[in-house]
Amino acid sequence: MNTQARQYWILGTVVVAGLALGAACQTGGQTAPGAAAPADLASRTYVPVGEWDKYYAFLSGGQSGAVYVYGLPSGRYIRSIPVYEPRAGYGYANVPGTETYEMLAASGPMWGDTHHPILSESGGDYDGKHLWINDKANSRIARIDLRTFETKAIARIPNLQATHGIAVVSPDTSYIVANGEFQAEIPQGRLDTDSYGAVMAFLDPMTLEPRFEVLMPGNCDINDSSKDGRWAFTTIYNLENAVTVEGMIQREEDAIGAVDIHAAEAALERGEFREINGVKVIDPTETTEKVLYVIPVPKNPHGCDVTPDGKYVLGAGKLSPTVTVIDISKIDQVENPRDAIAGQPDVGLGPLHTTFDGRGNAYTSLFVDSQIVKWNIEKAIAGDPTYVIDRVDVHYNVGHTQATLAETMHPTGEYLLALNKLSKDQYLPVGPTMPEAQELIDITGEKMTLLSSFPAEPEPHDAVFMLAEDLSPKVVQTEELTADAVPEDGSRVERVGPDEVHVYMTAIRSKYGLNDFTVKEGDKVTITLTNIETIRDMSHGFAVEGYGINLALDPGQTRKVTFVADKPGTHWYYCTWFCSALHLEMRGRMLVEERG
Ligand code: RUQ
Ligand code: CUA
Ligand code: CA
Repeated sequence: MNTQARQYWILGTVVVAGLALGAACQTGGQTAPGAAAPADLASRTYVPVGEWDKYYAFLSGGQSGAVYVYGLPSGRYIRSIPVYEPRAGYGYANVPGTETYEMLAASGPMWGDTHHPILSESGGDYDGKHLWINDKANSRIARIDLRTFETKAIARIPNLQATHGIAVVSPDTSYIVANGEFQAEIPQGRLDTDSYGAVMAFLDPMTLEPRFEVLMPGNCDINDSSKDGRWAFTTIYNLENAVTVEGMIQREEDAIGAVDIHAAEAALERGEFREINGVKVIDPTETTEKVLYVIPVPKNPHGCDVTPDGKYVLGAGKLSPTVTVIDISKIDQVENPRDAIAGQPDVGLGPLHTTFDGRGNAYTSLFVDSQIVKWNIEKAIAGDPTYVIDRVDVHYNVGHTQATLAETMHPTGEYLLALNKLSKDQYLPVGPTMPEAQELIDITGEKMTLLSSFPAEPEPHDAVFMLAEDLSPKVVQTEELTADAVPEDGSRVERVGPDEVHVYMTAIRSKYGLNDFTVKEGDKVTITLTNIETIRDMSHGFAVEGYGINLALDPGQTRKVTFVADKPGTHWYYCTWFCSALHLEMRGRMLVEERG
């Protein structure tokens, strides 16, 4: 750690210590782990062999660039969905020349930093169609099709640096809102520190292209939308517009920004925008109708969460021990924006994110206190001193927390996941880099019960859940044949030019459509491969020795790869997915003739 970094760390400690002294922290509940016996707890997360979990959990894979799928309550890891990573097999072959590789490479680097998975909604409930995930490091967003669990689109968002909070605009996914966390030049592309700004981008959910962007008075951190499609909210922690950590904590208050989407759409119609990098950018200081409302919130707020009934938006204080409750119906009714604040309960130290059970209770993660605090929203607004209902210790330093279906209008209020940043002593040590801890909490009762813990790769970020009964019937088992599929009798080699060859092949247990094919050294070879299996879970692979090629094909799927056959000789290709007793024999030869 260099001296400067050490100073920042010390500064962070000072800020937190100051809060600890100043915090009049309500402790209405007591710190008590579940009193139940371990065997009872275990039975509450046990899923017998052959049975399914009740919930899918989609977790952001942090710097791995993936989305992880777990089952809840068991905590069983089911699979990972490659998004911003060139993984061989499903999703991406890590060689140029495959569609999926090209999709990733066209949008930026071959890695990403994922934070926030969000699910598509219809009528305010999850419809099981799409999942989006941000890439903070490269200002991107991606869409995953939940029928196949495959990444279908990735785009870099113009005029924005560090895509952080993303949210679906409820109730019908009219936009995806993406936040720019870092202030930088707008337009980007030349050094001009005077023109720093940040935008909230309103994207087309399918193409991910911005339909418009709104210039914000500070940076944009975490966001959410109202349940009626009208408002997009963001926390702003750098209203100072500073470029150093010291500068970013100067003010006692930052803000929640509320963008009136209808007013923004009206501004677009009136032509009240500037076109920057091909995007319509609205400057809210120049519109006829008021587009942006700025509500003061203490201090460097983080989480931004709308209650399931759509009445309130909550800003978690981070450097203030409070959560600010804003009455959404008052935002455009009051002269003084502070009058839209319905309450500001103390909850504990380092509040980061809040989630809901649909029964009027909020659950806020406390990073510094390493706790989840359960509190009643209406009681807190009414000033009833018993608003804190319970606290449970988590291990340790919890960031996001999410309850089952809490982002919809109908949370199930059954489980809550605490996604902890540090596990310290919780698991077998595996070197200085420790896994992080995810803890499952039962929230069906008045008191919370900590049920179980399961590790995550550093670092676990956010999670969203779907009921298995809502999603599993929509997941396809075999892909539909596409127009470019190779038919059963269609395996062949076509020379299309003096140095260009197209190879078409099928794969079915336990044979490729061609036992061998011959090309010339230096030929550009395009292989089109179709898995013509029609039964579920019969995947085949296709790796070519020495060429760095590995495709994975689901039943019915067609994949292509283009490469230059620059190494003469015999190169076996073989199946990389164990598919039958003759799996090892499922292979063939690419014969590369020397050019004489
Ligand atoms: S942030 S720990 Cu990237 Cu989600 Cu709050
Ligand atoms: Cu096909 Cu192994
Ligand atoms: Ca600040």
